[in-house]
Amino acid sequence: MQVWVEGFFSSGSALPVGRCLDVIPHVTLLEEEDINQSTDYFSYEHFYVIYCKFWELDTDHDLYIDEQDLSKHNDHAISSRIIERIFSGAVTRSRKVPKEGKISYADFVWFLLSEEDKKTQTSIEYWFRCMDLDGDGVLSMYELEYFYEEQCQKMESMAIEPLPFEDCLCQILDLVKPQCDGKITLHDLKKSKQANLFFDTFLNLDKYLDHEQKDPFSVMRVGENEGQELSDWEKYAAEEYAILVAEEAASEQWNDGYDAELNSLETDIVNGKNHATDKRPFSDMASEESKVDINEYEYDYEDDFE
Ligand SMILES: [Ca+2]
Ligand SMILES: [Ca+2]
Repeated sequence: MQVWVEGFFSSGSALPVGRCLDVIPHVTLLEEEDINQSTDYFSYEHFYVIYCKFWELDTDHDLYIDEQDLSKHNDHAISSRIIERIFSGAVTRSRKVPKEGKISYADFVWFLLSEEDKKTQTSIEYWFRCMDLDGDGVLSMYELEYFYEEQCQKMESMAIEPLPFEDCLCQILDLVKPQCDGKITLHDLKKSKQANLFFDTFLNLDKYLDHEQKDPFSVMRVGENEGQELSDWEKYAAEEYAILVAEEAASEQWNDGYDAELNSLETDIVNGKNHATDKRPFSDMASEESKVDINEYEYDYEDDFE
């Protein structure tokens, strides 16, 4: 499935977000009838979420994003030192430094899956490579400190007192229980079943703070029910898909209302009716999710029709 997704984009197709819903089902049907039921590879919902997330960042829509674009993901939640590592070639598919400092849609797929589900083998390898600055196959204390330093700076700027690195390190070593002192290996992280907590501590402040606020016993239970419930990625994709569909519906509803309003104005103008006295508040029509600036509409309305 991933093959056609990549092929679809490498052909240079560029669809506005709203069009994805119309086009993709037809492509999906060509592949397999009940493809949405499978979670072994991308379902249509997963594809739609990834593509919309990419579209938001790829503002010039050339199907490539640079460091600055990626840093905007999830409202700058990912540390800039990690973003820098992603663009250094540590995790790009070709293992070369990305051309002109940009990564492709395919690289973004790898990034997003890793970011939203840090418990899978692939994502543990992804973030491990990012954090292994000297590429010696272990995470040493200086590497952890390098990434933690930026988290501390961010917390201080938010008036949150960060845990000193030494204390954070104690917690982390307790969590991961590395076989060798002072060195964390890929094997240690995979075995610990806590890789998501480990990586979020060093690269995603929002998620780190979320973990910190949770009941420690619920954190300890992570991994106990493994395989019995939806993965983090599936939960994320389902939530984001619901939001995107709701936004789409709200925007369509708004547009329909907008068209109806304009049509009625046109009719009234033809009939010589005065709109200054019977103007209907436009806020009646816009839903809460609508991103349209109502004030702007009011301004245009008066300009055009009074
Ligand atoms: Ca771009
Ligand atoms: Ca290292």
